[in-house]
Amino acid sequence: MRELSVTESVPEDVVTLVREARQVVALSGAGMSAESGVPTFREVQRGLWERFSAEELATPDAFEADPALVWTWYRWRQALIAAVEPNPGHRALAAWQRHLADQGGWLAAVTQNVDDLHERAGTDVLAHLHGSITTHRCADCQEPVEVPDPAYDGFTVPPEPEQPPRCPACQEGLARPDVVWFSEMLPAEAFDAATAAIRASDLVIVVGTSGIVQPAASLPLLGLERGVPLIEINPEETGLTEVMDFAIRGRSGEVLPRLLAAAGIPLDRR
Ligand code: BV8
Ligand code: ZN
Repeated sequence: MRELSVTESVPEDVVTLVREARQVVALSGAGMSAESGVPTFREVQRGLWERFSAEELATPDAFEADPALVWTWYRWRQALIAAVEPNPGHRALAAWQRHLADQGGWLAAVTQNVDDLHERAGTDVLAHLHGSITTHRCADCQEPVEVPDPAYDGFTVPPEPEQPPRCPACQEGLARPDVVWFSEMLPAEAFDAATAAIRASDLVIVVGTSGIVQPAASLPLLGLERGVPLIEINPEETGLTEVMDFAIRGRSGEVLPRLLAAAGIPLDRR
């Protein structure tokens, strides 16, 4: 594995890999949205939630124990995501996806993020492995629940928690976000699509993930088994660094545009 800093010019062999790839999988994590102002999972929670880690709040038990606290956390995060914009990293992936489509290839975006910043940058996302924060369902009957946009600005932490709405279908259950909580199974369709894409890929880019949360963190290993080149983009070492061919130490909003430019891939034609 070769570790490269963002200040260095992108080495020729990495540029060649990016230029010549035709079936690319980009696996993204919270770091992809950090430069947009979306806190990563490593960051401490604030206000109502300062006593909890994200891993503690993102569980069925936490929702069972205090539905209003967990519900408000998700509504506040949803408002924050709505208030921020995709960053140059998101837009670079969208440009790369368009470029490869024109070349008869493809870029499959597979994300652990529950935000919609990839889509808002113009990327067609193959799989939201951990669901989406913008849609909701009943915690009991699983029926979809329409919920109005949150009344928060996304920056001010709500002073007190709000109760989740009751499900209009079964009149019993409470609405919950369509995300995958810890100890819950991933959506099979999304996970299967991700594994199929990696099996068919000729390059895997792993962007902004600590490589801790399973089974998402095992996906790049499928590429390793098949000898697919693996490139990590992250300012820090991760749980996946040791299996990477290249680790570019830098922020995805800076590294991705530079990588594409070095490979002669047009960034923004819109
Ligand atoms: C399951 C949705 C079956 C909700 C999320 C095997 C071994 C050990 C444990 C397990 C195992 N198998 C299962 C488990 C349990 C668990 C797990 O993995 N626990 C971890 C903590 C050890 N997995 C599960 O529960 C999964 N379900 O396996 O079901 C089962 C059931 C019962 C028992 C066994 C099996 C479900 C996991 C999904 C949980 N839901 N999100 C929500 O968002 O609220 S996970 C959530 O956290 C995110 O979606 C994301 O996936 C994860 C955070 O990880 P990252 O995205 O990597 O982000 P992180 O903050 O950690 O790091 C940020 C990175 O970005 C850093 O590296 C940083 O350096 C970098 N960075 C920062 N700035 C930038 C940057 N990079 C680039 N540019 C920058 N500017
Ligand atoms: Zn219901």
